[in-house]
Amino acid sequence: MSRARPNILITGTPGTGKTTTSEMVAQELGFTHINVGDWVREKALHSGWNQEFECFNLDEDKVCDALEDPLAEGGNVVDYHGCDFFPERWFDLVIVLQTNNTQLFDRLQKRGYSAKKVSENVECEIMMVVMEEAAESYRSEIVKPLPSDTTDDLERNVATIAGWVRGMMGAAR
Ligand code: DAT
Repeated sequence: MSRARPNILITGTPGTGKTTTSEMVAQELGFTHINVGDWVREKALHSGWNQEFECFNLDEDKVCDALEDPLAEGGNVVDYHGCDFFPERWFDLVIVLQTNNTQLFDRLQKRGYSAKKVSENVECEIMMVVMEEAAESYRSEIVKPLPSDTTDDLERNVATIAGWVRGMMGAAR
């Protein structure tokens, strides 16, 4: 590892708990949480609103340019529902959060998503789209799926991820 502190990517279908988990992991480790979706909106790293998919059209080059310096430093928890356009070298650990259909459906409905957007995302989770994307984009040794159905899962995942990261930092010394 060329960085003093690793970078972690926490990915998964919207609603699986990326932001909640990332915040807690960052807090636990003293890392920086980067919510890519927020950056896209706040820093206009997009090419306009996509009416059909009800989201911004991501400008992947702009996103990667914005992330390059902080990621070179290390010590980041990056949170995004896609993962195939980031340079592979950025991440030392890639977590894929997974949630069962009923829980995910409820969470997305509570978020106020349209019926279409809820079902598209639940389908995406059933088809394991993000898991496959991660498996195709990163070395299998660093890609770790974790269940994120309950608050017990959440707490266990934070402890597990923090343990893995501490292990990496210990091994790098
Ligand atoms: P994401 O960032 O993947 O879209 P989130 O962190 O915003 O997801 O979480 C969506 C909602 O679900 C939010 O109200 C918190 C809740 N949640 C997240 N992870 C959970 C878990 N493991 N158990 C129960 N609720 C969870």
